[in-house]
Amino acid sequence: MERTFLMVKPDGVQRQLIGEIVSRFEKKGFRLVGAKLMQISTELAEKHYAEHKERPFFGDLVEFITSGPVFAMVWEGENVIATARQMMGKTNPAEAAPGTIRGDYGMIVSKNIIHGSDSEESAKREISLFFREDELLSYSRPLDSSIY
Ligand code: DAT
Ligand code: MG
Repeated sequence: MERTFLMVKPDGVQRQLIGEIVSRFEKKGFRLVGAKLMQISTELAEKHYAEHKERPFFGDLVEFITSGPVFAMVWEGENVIATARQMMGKTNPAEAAPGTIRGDYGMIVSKNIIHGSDSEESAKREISLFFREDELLSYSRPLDSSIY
């Protein structure tokens, strides 16, 4: 089963959106296999966002993502990487469709509430950056037979 890395960013935690965001993925039918509230070190932030290190906003991005607690999660399900990106909405909340997380709760690109892996490769990389193997659980739920 496919897995992705999702994270409620510091703005989402401050705005008390953890429950709302977890609820959306639960209701969709995805399964939570790991989660933790944590504060990201500068070193981890720079690794996580390494693909953006030449961008002009990189310094502000690292400062923001390390500025307070984040809620890091691994979710599992069929096509979860692409579907979670759709549920998040476009990177810039001003362009994100209503009904998406960023469209419903975000205002500006630098405070866009949630991170989600954008490919199988980045999901693998990000999950292993944030979680040890023994922090991820495999289990089944009775309702899985109603979802699939
Ligand atoms: P996404 O988070 O949708 O994968 P991304 O990988 O292109 O988007 O960028 C990572 C984060 O960097 C994004 O969530 C918010 C920030 N960011 C992107 N473009 C930005 C910009 N033009 N100005 C400021 N911050 C930006
Ligand atoms: Mg990205």
